[in-house]
Amino acid sequence: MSDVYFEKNLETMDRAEIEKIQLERLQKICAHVYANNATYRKSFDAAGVKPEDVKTLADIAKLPTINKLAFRETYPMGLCCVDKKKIAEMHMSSGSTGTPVVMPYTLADLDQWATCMARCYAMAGALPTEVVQITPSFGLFNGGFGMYHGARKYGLFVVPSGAGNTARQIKLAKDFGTRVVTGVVSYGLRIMEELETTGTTLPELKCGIFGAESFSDAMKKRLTGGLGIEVFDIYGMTETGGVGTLGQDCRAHDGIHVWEDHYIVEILHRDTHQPVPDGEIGELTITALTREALPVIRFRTGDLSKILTREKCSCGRTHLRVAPIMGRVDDMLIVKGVNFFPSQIEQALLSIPGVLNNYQIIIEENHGFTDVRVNVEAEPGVTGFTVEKVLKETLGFSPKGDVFAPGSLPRQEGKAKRVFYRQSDGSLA
Ligand code: DLL
Repeated sequence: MSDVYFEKNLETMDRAEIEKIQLERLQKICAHVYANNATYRKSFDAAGVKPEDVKTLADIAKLPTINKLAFRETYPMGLCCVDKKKIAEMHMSSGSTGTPVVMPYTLADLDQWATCMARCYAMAGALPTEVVQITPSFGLFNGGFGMYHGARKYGLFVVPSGAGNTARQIKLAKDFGTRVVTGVVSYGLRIMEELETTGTTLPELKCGIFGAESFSDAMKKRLTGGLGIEVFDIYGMTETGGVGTLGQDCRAHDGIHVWEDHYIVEILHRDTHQPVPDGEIGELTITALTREALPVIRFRTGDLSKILTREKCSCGRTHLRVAPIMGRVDDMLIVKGVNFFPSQIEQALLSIPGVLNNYQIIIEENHGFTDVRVNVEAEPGVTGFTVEKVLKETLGFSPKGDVFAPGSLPRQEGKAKRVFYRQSDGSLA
């Protein structure tokens, strides 16, 4: 398959070269965080390990792991490894606990981010002469700015439309000839719905780059069909430096390539935190090799995936591929003794003809038992009975299924919230 690259030599170098670069960079980054950050130094000391102990790539397993808590406990900048005067930008995500996670960037970090993101645009087949429309918000969320920095680096014509006002988004796409649209998954669906209800087409649009949310295969198929374009799954997070830092799927659509010259990927057992063999599902754990201000070392992301292959891809790239994110360690729901992820419900719902893309999973207590209720928008003719039957076949227990008219369930700006807990006063949280 012929492909577009941003840094062909680096994206296609052989495994021995990747590993050589990784070891040099791992040794350097460990020395950097140990010398410049007291929190990192303490955690290395507590684990009885010094940067000099990293002699091979396998020695990474000697280093302590961290998770979001390390960011929250040291809010706002306690994990930062450079002087504040060197910081050029910051982004932030807020999670369920309320204490945000902050990522500071030096100018070099912004360039590293832009480079990873530029590689993603190229991997989606975008050409530097084309128009990209960036629909995530420009603000503390890393989505808008990351896609912007990458587009600048790659040379695209940017329409920085930001979040919301779907009718205007479509007008802009028509007026400026948008070829590449980027956004969070649920916003892609929103655009698709608007096009369907207004009977509009965007003939110039050729691909969509979406992420930030659970992205089941069924959802990808709907977006591909509904928008009539090739759809890509982009991955990244605040803690690794933002959207695109970790990678994306290529035109072979056979897993997410992770930029291995910038990041080391490990899959750790979700309970023991020990490495699992390739092919087994576990917690994606990331070490940032090329960041200055806040390089994460063995950051347990909370995302579940597996290594699909370290072999060269038909697109020519050699960077390993992981499975699309399957869910989060803390997302797993256990109801009536059955473990499942919200993404399994999504996959089951979307297999039902006439079921639309907006749904809610509601966990409620009923006389001391936990019940699940699934509210979903659907076209006339789809009944709660059908929804319940399909969910039972897929999950092995029977959630209640309620069908709502198209457009009647609430929608959020930014990432869609899918799982709700019924409070004692009946409200949803
Ligand atoms: O969501 C970065 C991003 C923006 C990615 C725009 C793609 C597009 P955070 O707000 O820090 O950053 O959230 C990161 O979102 O740990 C995953 O749980 C989830 N996530 C991100 N990308 C994907 C994806 C951005 N492609 C958290 N598939 C991550 C599934 C994703 N989940």
